[in-house]
Amino acid sequence: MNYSNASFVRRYKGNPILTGKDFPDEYHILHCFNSGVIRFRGKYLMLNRLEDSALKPYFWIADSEDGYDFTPREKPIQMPEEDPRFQKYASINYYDPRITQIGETYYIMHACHSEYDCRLSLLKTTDFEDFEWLGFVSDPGNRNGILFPEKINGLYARFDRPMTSWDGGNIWISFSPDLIHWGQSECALKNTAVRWAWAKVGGGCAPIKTPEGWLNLFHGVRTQCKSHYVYQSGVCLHDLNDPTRVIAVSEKPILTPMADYELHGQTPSVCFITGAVVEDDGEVKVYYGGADTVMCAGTIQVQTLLDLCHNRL
Ligand code: BMA
Repeated sequence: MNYSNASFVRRYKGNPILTGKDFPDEYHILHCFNSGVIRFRGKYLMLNRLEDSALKPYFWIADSEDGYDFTPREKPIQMPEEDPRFQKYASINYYDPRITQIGETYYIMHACHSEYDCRLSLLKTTDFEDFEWLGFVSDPGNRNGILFPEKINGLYARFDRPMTSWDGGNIWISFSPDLIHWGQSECALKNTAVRWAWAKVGGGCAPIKTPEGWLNLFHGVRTQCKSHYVYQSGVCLHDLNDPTRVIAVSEKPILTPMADYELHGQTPSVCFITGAVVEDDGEVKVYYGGADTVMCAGTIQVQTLLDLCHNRL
């Protein structure tokens, strides 16, 4: 079934494209979702968020020639689990890896959870074989950290999402001279600016540079029936030189949970974009977690995203 009337992202007909069953049996993987995706050496590389039946996390790479048919590698990547600081602040979970290429280096910013709440951590690699852990890069109470692919006015930049008890969650932008120390933070997109996301908004994947500005494929959340959260995806456009300034926001979401694999799973009604690859012809392959359980793909044009931001569609 095609749900294109309600979602501008066209779902790949072979969804879901990767699930827990695709990983070796002895790991007992239940969930494969919210994975970062990037083009690497002419192919597509997906860094998957996995959870086994005891909810132990793994980051595990899968490779693809065509962007849809992904083959997992033999083993998960080695995380800094021997490091006492990592043990302390990632004792419950590490999750939602977002990949950004800056020059020849690939950075993976992800969330860690512990009894001290959630904070951001940063890995780097040049070959996706060996990874260097750069440490924690936020205080507690922050997630959805996603690096911009280049410096802006001489500083690295990222989306992040401090969690405040006052207003749920908004998208902020922070700056850094060295990728480790972050500040000059500004709120860029408030949940109140998105009519279908009154609970919170947060970044999705690395921003996409266009001549008109940075496209930001974000997630927006609303509460339904008090305790049920619905996660949709939207798009907004940030100024190229001052991304703390949002130029335009799409009134409509680009992806809304409607397919079975988005409505049913460990968290019902979730489409959570965590990767996007822009092709030479202007098509964007979008990757998202369905119901916190499976990985899915879809496509949308860069021009459609721009038209949506300006509410021309
Ligand atoms: C967010 C994060 C995501 C998850 C989403 C929906 O707060 O935990 O990893 O996909 O909730 O449950």
